[in-house]
Amino acid sequence: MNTIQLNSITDSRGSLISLEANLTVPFDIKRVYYLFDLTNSPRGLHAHLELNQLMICINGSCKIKLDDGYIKTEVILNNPSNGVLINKLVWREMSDFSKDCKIIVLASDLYKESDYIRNYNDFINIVHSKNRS
Ligand code: T46
Repeated sequence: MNTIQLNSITDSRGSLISLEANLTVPFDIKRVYYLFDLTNSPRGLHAHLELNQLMICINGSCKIKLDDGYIKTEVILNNPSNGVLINKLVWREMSDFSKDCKIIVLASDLYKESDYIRNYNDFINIVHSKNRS
């Protein structure tokens, strides 16, 4: 699991975390989106061909399962100081959202539906064929 500990600047007024492209976040940030009012339905269930992302649960908690085609990992995200890097060609599934869960995602590219792999067998075939070549 590619987790990143984010540096929290805390004083008597509270805490601040700064995310900078190519420093804290290991890519150019081209898009930011956030997820909130989440229900019991799992999200994700896809991989990306090229997109790299950093996900942070800034409030509440959720579970994320990651699968690179060989190794499956899962983690509970419940701390705004922890980020999870989700690189390209990693299958992801988010679930178990608390009612107050809010997730922010920083992405290395604009939204492109053509970058999504939404079928798990296709994902496995792509990953395994890349490693054969
Ligand atoms: C990911 C996980 C962590 C847009 O129009 N623009 C956007 O930037 C995004 C992210 C989504 N959309 C549209 C596409 C769908 O019609 O919003 C709708 C919901 O998207 P999706 O079903 O892909 O949402 P999740 O939560 O399953 O997946 C999202 C990201 O799409 C994905 O890249 O890695 O969060």
